[in-house]
Amino acid sequence: MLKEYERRGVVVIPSVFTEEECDRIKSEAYGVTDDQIKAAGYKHVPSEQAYNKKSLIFFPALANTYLNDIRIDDRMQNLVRTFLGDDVRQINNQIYFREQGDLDTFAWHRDTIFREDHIFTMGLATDYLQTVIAIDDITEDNSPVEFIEGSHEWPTFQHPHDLRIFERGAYSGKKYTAKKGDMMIWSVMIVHGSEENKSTSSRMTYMNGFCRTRSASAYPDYLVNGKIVETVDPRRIP
Ligand SMILES: O=C(O)CCC(=O)C(=O)O
Repeated sequence: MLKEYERRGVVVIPSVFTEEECDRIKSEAYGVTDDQIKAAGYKHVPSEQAYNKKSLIFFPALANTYLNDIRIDDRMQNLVRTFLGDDVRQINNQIYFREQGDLDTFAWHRDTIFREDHIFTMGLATDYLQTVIAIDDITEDNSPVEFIEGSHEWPTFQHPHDLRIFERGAYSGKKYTAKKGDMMIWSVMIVHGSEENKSTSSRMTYMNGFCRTRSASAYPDYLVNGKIVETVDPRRIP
């Protein structure tokens, strides 16, 4: 698993969570409200809209016990320890709804564009990890994320002018599919994008991103000396 991740910059881990857990994650994601996330101390706008519907929520685990339980579940913890060691911060916690007919797209990008320069040491690509739980089956047709395997090793990549306009241009990626309950892990350096979901099925993902504490000067602790920190401290989210 580690070898494949190092070579390609992305890996799918089958059957980490059950279908029942995914169904519950989905219903909690639809249930948690912006007001609850704000009341739990989140200082920013808690969600984004696309096409008049909520398309993305930020740090729902602040306000929802079940989503927090999944975030700190042993399966998640063990994975994070395997990749990043014993001292780790949580740098994102979000749910993409990606419903059928959600015409949002993502341009080719590296996740480094989301990481604030004054907080993160960008030289250490090995210190970051994006994890995603597939809450629905992700197929070739419901706007899977397309990855350019090996692009995490490219010395540079030009940021897109507009993150929300996907044009393949000179590049071609591989559509990564997954079954409900699988996890996908990708490097902060890999180039990826996704097109509109024109299919008749939604493909929700629950995303948790992490960084070794030595490379992030802010954000809530996730593991300290190998021990889980059970709640997200909203004051540590810059
Ligand atoms: O889920 C998607 O379609 C895109 C997600 C993505 O590219 C990201 O969050 O960096």
